[in-house]
Amino acid sequence: MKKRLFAAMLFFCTSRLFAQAPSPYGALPTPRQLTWQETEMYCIIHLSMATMTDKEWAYGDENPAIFNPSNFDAMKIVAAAKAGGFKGIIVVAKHHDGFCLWPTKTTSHNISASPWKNGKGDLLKDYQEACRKLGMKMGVYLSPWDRNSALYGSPAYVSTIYRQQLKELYTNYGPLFMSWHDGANGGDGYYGGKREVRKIDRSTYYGWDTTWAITRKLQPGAAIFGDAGPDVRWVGNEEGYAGETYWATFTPQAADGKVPSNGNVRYEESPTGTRNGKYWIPAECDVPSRPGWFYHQSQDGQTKSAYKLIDLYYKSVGRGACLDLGLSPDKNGQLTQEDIDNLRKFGAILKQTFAVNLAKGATFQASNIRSNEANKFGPQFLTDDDRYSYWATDNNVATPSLVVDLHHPATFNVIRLRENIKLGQRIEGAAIDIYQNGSWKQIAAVNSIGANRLIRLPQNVITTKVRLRITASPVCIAISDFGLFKEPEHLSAPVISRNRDGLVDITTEAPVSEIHFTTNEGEPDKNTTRFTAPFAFSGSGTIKAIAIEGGKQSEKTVKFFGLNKSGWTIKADTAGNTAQAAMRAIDDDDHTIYITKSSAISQPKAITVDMGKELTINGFSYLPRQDKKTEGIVDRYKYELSLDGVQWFTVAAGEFSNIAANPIEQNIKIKTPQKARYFRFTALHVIAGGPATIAEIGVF
Ligand code: FUL
Repeated sequence: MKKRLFAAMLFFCTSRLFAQAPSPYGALPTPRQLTWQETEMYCIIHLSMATMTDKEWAYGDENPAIFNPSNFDAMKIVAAAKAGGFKGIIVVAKHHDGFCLWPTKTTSHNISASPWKNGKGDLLKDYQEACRKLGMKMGVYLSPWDRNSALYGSPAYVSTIYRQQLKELYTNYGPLFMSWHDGANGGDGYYGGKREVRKIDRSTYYGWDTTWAITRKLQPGAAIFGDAGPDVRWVGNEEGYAGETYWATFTPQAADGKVPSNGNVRYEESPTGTRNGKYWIPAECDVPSRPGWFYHQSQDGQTKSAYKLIDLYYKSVGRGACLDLGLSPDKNGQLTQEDIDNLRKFGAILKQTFAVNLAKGATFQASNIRSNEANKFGPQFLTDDDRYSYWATDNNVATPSLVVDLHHPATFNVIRLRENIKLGQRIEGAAIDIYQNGSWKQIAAVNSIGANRLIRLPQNVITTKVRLRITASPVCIAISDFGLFKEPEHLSAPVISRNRDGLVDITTEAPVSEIHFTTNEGEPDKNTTRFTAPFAFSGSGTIKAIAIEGGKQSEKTVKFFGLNKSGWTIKADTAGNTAQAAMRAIDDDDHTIYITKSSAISQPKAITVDMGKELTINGFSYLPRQDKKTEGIVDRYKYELSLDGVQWFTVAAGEFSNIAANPIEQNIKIKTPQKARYFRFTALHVIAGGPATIAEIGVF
């Protein structure tokens, strides 16, 4: 009897032992981070002083009297985000210019000094109310930099202004799902009338640990975003993508060996993260839906199309990060109809794509199941839509395979894989095969999976059997999801290009029956001019085109061109560079870069262009280098014109705000159009290194 009892106990114990979940691997997410991860997509809303002044960064000296978004309706904005499938919003409560969108007690530079609702308005309350009604999450962005505050740069700013403002936001506008802290801080500003440059030590000035303690106490559910985390890291670019191989683990490092913090991180490592990094700090991909974060009428028509957003979705959410899309209401407080339509279309495509998981109902055959306990660790958990129930293998089985028998031919182009990240990010290599003509054929391979991996195939595949092979993992696996999906078919938008001789070509990936375009700001459709051969377009303006096939119309492509540069020469390079080298700045090739020779800060770094004939100039454009490097990118400039190359007059000077994080083409309109044959562009300041760099310079 005793023996039998002993045997039964032994069996019970060992089976319990075998049935144990795999040990967690590496750094792990907190519950707060898991909730953030599941949010996947949210929008950050920039409507503030810079909207009113048509800038990317306002300076801090703006009169509150100019802030009056008379048609602002938080419900409409939040509803547009919701229609796009976004689950929350982040409200920019104060941008770098210091204007507070709620009636703060910390400064008079706030919404109650504005004419909006006779000074009785509170944008944050309106957003909070809208989020509550629409079931959306809300977070806040409070710029650590304050170009208005006289105290900025002193310890008093941090303790009596910045942290106080956070306390007000945390206390009055919760519950908050995120607290967002920008890396752009320190520089020139109004500072209570001083108008000077104030530099701060980004590693020590803000005393972030003290600030985070306030966040934890007042908004324990809020994930804190910053360049180095602590909960969510910046992905290191404002283009909306994470690394193709992406780790949620990260060991942030400062560029100068100090404590890594907002504005001081080695950003090269941010897109990918650190394999086996010290901390679990997943990335957020923030990207504006228009070229800039704030609304500019000149950028109307340049909203990222629904399919461009779809592409970004796969490159952010599809790699395991979250997507934070910037929305930019205009001066009246409204999103443009184009922006609203785009969001709806984007949401509809996503919904349609992920409506049916073709792997549901399939038979799964795993090469190994942990302790042979299918009911606990079997592959049936892969299609139950639970991110944390999972298929696991024995401790010594790190590279298992799984055959998915669909029983009938299925057509798909998206494969979804997820790990149960409660047990860490484990897998380092996976491949997908399909069964075709009697054998297995590999169609995709990845190095990381993590919280979510969407493999988007360039073409649909048809097969009855799919195989997942884990090719590398330091430990046994814990996979929670396997999905197969099919994107709705669509016609891709045409590509518009112009060569140096001013000939415009419009092409499509695959041949289509018709391409139609406009050159006069009108909207292209089947009745506008049909494209048959490259045509001359040497003036400045916008070309819009669509493709038509089988009665279907593609999304439109919009391309703005400055004046054609043929016949332009370099008059003189003040830095003593060869004119030939400087031609790279006017060769209509975004990939070639002109680097001025002068590196001393005091030496002017300028380029002088002879346009060959007298033209009417409305403005100029500067395209910073597009190779992801920051050396020589100009952030303060002077722009001069001349009729004879001898007498010069300055027509524009100022800053290219946010050009470091968002290196898009800068189009600067001059106040009154001027006649000129020559122009000179001078770099007054560059963001890194000595010489200035120019990918392209143009006029319109
Ligand atoms: C950046 C800021 O400088 C931009 O103006 C914008 O707010 C973006 C979300 O973060 O770093």
